[in-house]
Amino acid sequence: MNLQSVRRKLGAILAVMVLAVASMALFPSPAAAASYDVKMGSDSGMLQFVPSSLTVKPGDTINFVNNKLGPHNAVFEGDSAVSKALSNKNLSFAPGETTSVTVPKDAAKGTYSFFCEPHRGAGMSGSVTVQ
Ligand SMILES: [Cu+2]
Repeated sequence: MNLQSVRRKLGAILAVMVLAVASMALFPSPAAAASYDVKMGSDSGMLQFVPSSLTVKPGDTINFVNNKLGPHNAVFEGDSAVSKALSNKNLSFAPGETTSVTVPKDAAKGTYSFFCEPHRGAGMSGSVTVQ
């Protein structure tokens, strides 16, 4: 291999690297959406959501997992777009059953309260804060 062909190869490698870096700058990958589990009914047998408060970002997913002492659901208070998107009135009877909801991409920041209809009187409630 003479010097000239080595230079040509190095030039080609450099060009590819520059292109790769440039394309990363042009198309930044969006932050990956996160997924959170909220247990309905604590492991110790309490009528609680675990965790009972959660901080999320638009696009994140919340999985409400029926853990113990069903039936449960998770109904959000108020009639905001976010409350409607996250609310689920269907009762879950089977342990392990999961209902997944997605925080809307255009969700307004704020704290949204929710409760379990059958166990609201027992204080089974929680809140989701959208940041
Ligand atoms: Cu419940």
